[in-house]
Amino acid sequence: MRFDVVTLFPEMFPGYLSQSLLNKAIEDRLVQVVVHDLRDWAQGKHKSVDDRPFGGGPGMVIKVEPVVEGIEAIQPQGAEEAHLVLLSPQGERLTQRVVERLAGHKRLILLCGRYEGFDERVKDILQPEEISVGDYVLNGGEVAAMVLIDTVIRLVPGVLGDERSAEEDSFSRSNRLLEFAQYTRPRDYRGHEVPPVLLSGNHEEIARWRRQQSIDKTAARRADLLADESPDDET
Ligand code: JAH
Repeated sequence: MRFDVVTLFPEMFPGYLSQSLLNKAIEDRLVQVVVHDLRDWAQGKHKSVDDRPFGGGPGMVIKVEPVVEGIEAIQPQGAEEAHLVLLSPQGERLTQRVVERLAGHKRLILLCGRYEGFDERVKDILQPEEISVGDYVLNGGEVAAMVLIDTVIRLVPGVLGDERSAEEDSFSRSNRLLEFAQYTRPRDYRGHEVPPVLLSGNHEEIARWRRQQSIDKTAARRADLLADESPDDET
């Protein structure tokens, strides 16, 4: 799967891309991330990508020409036609279902805004799918683009390795429950003991206990997930 990221802050990405899981996926050529500097398509002596809003008001707006011309230049750089995503607080909320749908594309272009947003004609002309990672305002779309990449690559076959499948994750297609509590050594830390069932060696009983833990935790914290009509957990 290929991601093309279009941003005014390309230097935000190398640190993120070097984390182990993603870096390995890139080395294994399962995932490709190409970061593009929007300023490469800026015009004029001053290479400006933003300008004051018509009608007045605070802040700056990203100009239409560099965005449209940048996307037009990037689109033919890949073997596959890309689905265009604009990260914006006005977009559809990114849920695991949306992640599953986006993971169905072979290539995504992620357009990251800054300032007061894009000239509206960017949306009229390019008709991107607008996605929001949550109901809060970020300083720009870059962190949201990283969230999107992070969630989507977990669904790319081979990225997680054999020992763990994304199907088992909370919010996945086959498990809409929260994770059960996990413990490791020591068995007793300052009087806080590991539940004895986990030390029993009875795997059927352990599975039952964990399942009940997940249900109880979900009911207490996220009853909205239980109300969700969807294929139920089979574990
Ligand atoms: C903020 C441009 N919830 C996601 C999200 C995405 C983008 C932005 N904020 C929140 C944003 C300022 C400028 C984009």
